[in-house]
Amino acid sequence: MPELFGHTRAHVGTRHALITPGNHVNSSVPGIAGATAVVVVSPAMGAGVAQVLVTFQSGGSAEIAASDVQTFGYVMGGGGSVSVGEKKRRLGAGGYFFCPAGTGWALAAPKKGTQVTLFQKKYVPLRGKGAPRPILGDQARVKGTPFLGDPAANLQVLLPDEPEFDMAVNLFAYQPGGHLPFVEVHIMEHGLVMLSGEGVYRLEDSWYPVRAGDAIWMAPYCAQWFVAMGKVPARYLYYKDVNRPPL
Ligand code: UGY
Ligand code: MN
Repeated sequence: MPELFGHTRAHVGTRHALITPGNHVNSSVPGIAGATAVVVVSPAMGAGVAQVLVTFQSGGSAEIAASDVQTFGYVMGGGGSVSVGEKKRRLGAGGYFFCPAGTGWALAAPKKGTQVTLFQKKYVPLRGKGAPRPILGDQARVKGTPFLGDPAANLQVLLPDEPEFDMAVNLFAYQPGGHLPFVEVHIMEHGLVMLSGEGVYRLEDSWYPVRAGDAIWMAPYCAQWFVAMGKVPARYLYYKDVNRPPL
């Protein structure tokens, strides 16, 4: 339901942003057809990553040619047939793919209403290392670990932590009351989407109520902290840049 009298929880600042579903406006993205695409995070706001929410109609498709951009995709609901280079698999909710730079990817035959969150980033090669490999996976097959030993905050790491990979994508699940153990301040940037539940996100010196569907951008060194609230676990998917020297 739209918020009244021009009110919104959205905030777009120079170092962090919150975009809620009520703010979404579609844009057209080359290669994506029969679908809506909402670019919730992008270099246009100062980010080094693009985060795009794609909602497919039946008969929709995505066909993205190889370039210097790599793409991670996570199926939030529905499903479709995904190919990354020569690899192909049907992915349902919780399925994900990683397409390295220099390889193309496609999604075909989506169920009506299939939603996919994409994180796209220009690849930064590492001297002496080759390109990362394509991946088709499922969150149900990824073991979670208590974050810094806290069973109320479960972390699943979806991509290999190998030097070839310059991006990570993780899933966090918090029990109600679970929280990040301290206020993080770090060089890595985040793009994030709330998958379920609700809570409060501290971003720099502001505290925001957030819930399923909200997207957040955190610039490098943006102070960040989260506490889950409500009756059900709060879950979010997030991106970070990793494995590259600061200079
Ligand atoms: O991986 C992270 O930096 C993570 N703990 N940050 C976050 O959830 N805001
Ligand atoms: Mn962090």
